[in-house]
Amino acid sequence: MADRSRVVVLAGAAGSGRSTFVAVALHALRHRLGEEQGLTLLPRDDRTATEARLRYERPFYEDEHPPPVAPGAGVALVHRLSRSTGRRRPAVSLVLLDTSGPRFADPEPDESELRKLDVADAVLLLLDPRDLTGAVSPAAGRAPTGDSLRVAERVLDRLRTGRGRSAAGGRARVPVAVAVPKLDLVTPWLPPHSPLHRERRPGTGFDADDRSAVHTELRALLALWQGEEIDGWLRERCADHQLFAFSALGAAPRGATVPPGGPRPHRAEDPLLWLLHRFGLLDGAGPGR
Ligand SMILES: Nc1nc2c(ncn2[C@@H]2O[C@H](COP(=O)(O)OP(=O)(O)OP(=O)(O)O)[C@@H](O)[C@H]2O)c(=O)[nH]1
Ligand SMILES: [Mg+2]
Repeated sequence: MADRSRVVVLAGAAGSGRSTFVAVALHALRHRLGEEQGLTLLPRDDRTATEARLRYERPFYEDEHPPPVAPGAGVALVHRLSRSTGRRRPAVSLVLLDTSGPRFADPEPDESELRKLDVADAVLLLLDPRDLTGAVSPAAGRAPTGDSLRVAERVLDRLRTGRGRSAAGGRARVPVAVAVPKLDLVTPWLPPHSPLHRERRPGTGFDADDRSAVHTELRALLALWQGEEIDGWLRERCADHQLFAFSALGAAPRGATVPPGGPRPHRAEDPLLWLLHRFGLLDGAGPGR
């Protein structure tokens, strides 16, 4: 029997951190996280094997100093993800679509980019913290552009109204992980006891208590950073969404280079674990299910 295919579209404004997330997520699944969760990730075809190595593994984990290459036209990576230990689960053919550049935020958005959302089984939507008022020190970033919010609106609208979509009470049914990347830029301004400071507890499966603590914290933070706007939109437009925050690199890069020693991700696995749980590859219980 053919594996079930699960397409995850990475959406976000230009430079929001999609490709860095893909590099770190693939590395984690191939190494420690895969082992911890009893998951095996294998490229489905030669093109994926080559792209994964040349565009993601090598620039981020081997050539520490040269800047990572930003894919120009977007990249689709297809891997087989199977459970090697614990309760047997059907394998999944995991398709990661690393969409490209500024097209989602263009005044006239590129239809071919938006069309990718019509085939999404799940979406990871990044909200660059530099676009959230008060989330980062102005010295650490640049003035908010509004691009992240524009992209978020477009993506959510497409998920509700795109081809073949049926909305539940006007809300998209597709699971949407909404994440604030580059958490290292935000950390100095977080409350001291924020659950975002701590690491995820290692362990098999999906930790619903931790998920619920992080989601609640981020709802409160988003309300501070952008009025009630974002949380309100999400509830109106998405039947199944969860809020995340992570740093893929673990520290601000100097210019466009990866920090010395390579990425040291903080909570970057969280959205991945939630999606894999949604895809039936990981066990879990509790309110974040
Ligand atoms: N501080 C910090 N910067 C990051 C992090 N992840 C990515 N960046 C930086 O953000 C910039 C954009 O990262 P990319 O991963 O190329 O973002 P993208 O969304 O793929 O960008 P395009 O495809 O070029 O639109 C780069 O300069 C990265 O070094 C992070 O965890 N922390
Ligand atoms: Mg990119």
